[in-house]
Amino acid sequence: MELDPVSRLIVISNRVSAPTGSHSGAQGGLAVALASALREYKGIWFGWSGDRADSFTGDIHFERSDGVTTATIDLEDQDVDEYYNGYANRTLWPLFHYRVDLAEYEREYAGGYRRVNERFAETVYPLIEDGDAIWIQDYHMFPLGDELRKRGCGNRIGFFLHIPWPPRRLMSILPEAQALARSLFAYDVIGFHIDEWLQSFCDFAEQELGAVRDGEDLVLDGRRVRVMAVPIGIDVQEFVDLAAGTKARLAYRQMRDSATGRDMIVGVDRLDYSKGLEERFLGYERFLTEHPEERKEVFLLQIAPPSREAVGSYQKIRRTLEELSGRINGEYADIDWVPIRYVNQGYSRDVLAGIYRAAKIGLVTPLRDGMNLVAKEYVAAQDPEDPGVLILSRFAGAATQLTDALLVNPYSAEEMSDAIIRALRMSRTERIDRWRKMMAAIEQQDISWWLDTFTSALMEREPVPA
Ligand code: ADQ
Repeated sequence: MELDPVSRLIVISNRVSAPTGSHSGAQGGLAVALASALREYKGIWFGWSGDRADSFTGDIHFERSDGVTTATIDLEDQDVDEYYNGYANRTLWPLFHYRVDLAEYEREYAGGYRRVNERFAETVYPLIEDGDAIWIQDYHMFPLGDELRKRGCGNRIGFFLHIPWPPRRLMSILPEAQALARSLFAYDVIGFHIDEWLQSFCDFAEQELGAVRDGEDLVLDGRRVRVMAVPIGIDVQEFVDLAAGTKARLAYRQMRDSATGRDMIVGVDRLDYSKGLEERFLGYERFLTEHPEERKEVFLLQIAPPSREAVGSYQKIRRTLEELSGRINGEYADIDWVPIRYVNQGYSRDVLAGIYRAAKIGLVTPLRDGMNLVAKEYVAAQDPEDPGVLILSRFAGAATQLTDALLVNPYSAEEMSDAIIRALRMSRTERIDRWRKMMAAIEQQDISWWLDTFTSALMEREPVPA
């Protein structure tokens, strides 16, 4: 632990999910990571409750559970529409995942985003004490550090981006690109998952704002920011233990029984267009066409709980996938075999661990992904004596660490088909060899490493003089 024992860590993110103390909740990657991280420190996790109020009050609800104090506020309808469903998920998310075609630019969205960040700053500022370190998470909160500085906050403030930072030319499409990037110079440290996202940010800051590189820092108008690549990890031991637990063993047996001797390929993703599900189904279909002899030997289990359902592009991808899985099943299924089992619900982490372990192949093929924790969870859940094979998109941040996966271009149905047949035919010796190297990589840079590396860098910075 690198924090001074008297200082607290205040984590701020859009959503806060109180740790349940069990492993039953289906939570997003960020939530799971932060809950494990905060248990190690004393501090507060501040954010939106996920609930709506008739009008914004700024009332804070405190809760203490499983060693973590959470402080949440409700937002009003207009905030949720413009900030969350608007700027965050209709504008920034698609653009930052290279989906210029899906990004929407509305002044009301940008206005709502700014208003909510001001509201966050106004509400959290009185909770901050001298010596606290503040760590702001993700694209919902880019300007929050700047808003806190405007209110006189001199504490150390760090920011971590969980999604990619787009290349300069793409970023320039955003009407507020310059102001938004400039506001990031309020931070002391900015973390990205991988060097590629970091370099894209530096490129934008240097070329568009006139910032200057100085070693590991970027300097603009006298403000010095440390930029670093720190890939987020998982709690590997937790996952290994989960996979060996009763619920996981039960789920494993159920999957094995229902597979009736066939090999299972598994995909587990939030239902999001960035996860490349359509392309994955098409790649799997290509495999079925090219290898008719394998048809009844395998099946694909795709678990994809819906997310962000208020946003049109998410309703559309859901319809597209229903049609596509229906068409493929209609075309290839037989009385005793269905090629795709497509399931739209979440599962608890222990059940997921059992499912991962039962799968001969983990198919993780996002078109673009900041990191992707499912890839790491799949690896951690495997049987060391008989591990499955990970097929991973080269456009996921995780591909920089999991170089012993079968890396594929998710846009290429042919590459995906080739990788599937290669994985099915891979010898146990090669599977073990690849798995060991991937396991070593995720153990070395696990969730504690991520937390310690970032917070150490933050604590090395001097607080801003009042
Ligand atoms: P996400 O886009 O949510 O995270 P990911 O990193 O894969 O993507 O995390 C998903 C998490 O949700 C995993 O822990 C997974 O187990 C869980 N999950 C997914 N489907 C589930 C289901 N059906 N049931 C239960 N749990 C399910 C964002 C970025 C990523 C980045 C993370 C963390 O988009 O690139 O890796 O933040 O920084």
